[in-house]
Amino acid sequence: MLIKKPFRWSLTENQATPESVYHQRRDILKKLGITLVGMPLASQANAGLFDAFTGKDKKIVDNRRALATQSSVYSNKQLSLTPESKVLEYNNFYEFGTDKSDPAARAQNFKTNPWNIEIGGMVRKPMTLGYEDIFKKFTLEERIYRLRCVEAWSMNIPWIGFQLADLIRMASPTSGAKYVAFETLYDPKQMPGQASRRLGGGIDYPYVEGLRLDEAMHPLTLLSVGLYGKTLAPQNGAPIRLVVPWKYGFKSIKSIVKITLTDKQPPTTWNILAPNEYGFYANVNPKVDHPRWSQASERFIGEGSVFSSRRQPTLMFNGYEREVASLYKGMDLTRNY
Ligand SMILES: Nc1nc2c(c(=O)[nH]1)N[C@H]1C(S)=C(S)[C@@H](COP(=O)(O)O)O[C@H]1N2
Ligand SMILES: [Mo]
Repeated sequence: MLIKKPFRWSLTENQATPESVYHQRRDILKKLGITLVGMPLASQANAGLFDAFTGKDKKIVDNRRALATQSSVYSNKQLSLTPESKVLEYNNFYEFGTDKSDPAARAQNFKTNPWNIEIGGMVRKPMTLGYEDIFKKFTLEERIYRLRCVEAWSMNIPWIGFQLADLIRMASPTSGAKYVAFETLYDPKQMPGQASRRLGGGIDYPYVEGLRLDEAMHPLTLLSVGLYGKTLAPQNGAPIRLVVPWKYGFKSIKSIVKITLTDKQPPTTWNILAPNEYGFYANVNPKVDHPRWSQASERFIGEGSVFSSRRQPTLMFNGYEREVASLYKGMDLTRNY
């Protein structure tokens, strides 16, 4: 899988954009000479600064740190962003409950440092990454991507992260490796949805996901450690989560503790739960409906009330068709949903 030429994106949108606010904020910091490396944003002084300039951010407990990033040719810079407050408050993270507001409410004290990720299976160099390694071993980029949930809503989010391919290459897969399996932390003491089947939506935890190796190596596939200029909040999958922008959101597994290279297609949580509704591939496809609803359009979550948000057409591979269609050449996408 090679993409050598710089990216050209197929679509621009002209919705009212909170993006200007985001860039404005960064300019303000720069003018004040505030460096963006390792600066904790939890301090009252900084929180107040943002409030004064945007009048939008609420004062909540916020342990996120600012992260320095490089710009990326894989970032879709013309997309108008979903406001940060909605990215932080409208979530799916069933380990903390099934309502959209549950993760933000219940994950505030989720412990993400110390943290270890094990990389193993069919690799020559198995390893364990600690919390600091996650942030220090890789060059972090900002990537503005579309996120399309299988429930037919969408957001545009400025992620921070590095290519999963960088990590996989470090571990040096053996020639037999064909798939990559991922696992979320299992800790029912911290995750009420794992302690109660009712709260956790009937899922058998830990949450597991998987990709074909070529999908995992694709340059768009990101391991994300932050968004909107800062480290991830717990509800978004801190300290590290997957982001696969051309697939339905449930593939983008949160709070990862284990990555395993394997020669067999790994089991995946939503496929186990309802195999006729959620497949292994889960590529965004407006022409293949979910058995219970249409996937032809989506509710874009922008400014204003979540319920007043406008519908927009869903794009093949979520707008990344040019970049990823070749991965599925000759496959029946209706059968391999
Ligand atoms: N471990 C875990 N990962 C998960 C989920 C989950 O419930 N548990 N939900 C998925 C779904 S359905 C979506 S749409 C995205 C939402 O990510 P966000 O809340 O950061 O926007 O996370 C995905 N990753
Ligand atoms: Mo989702």
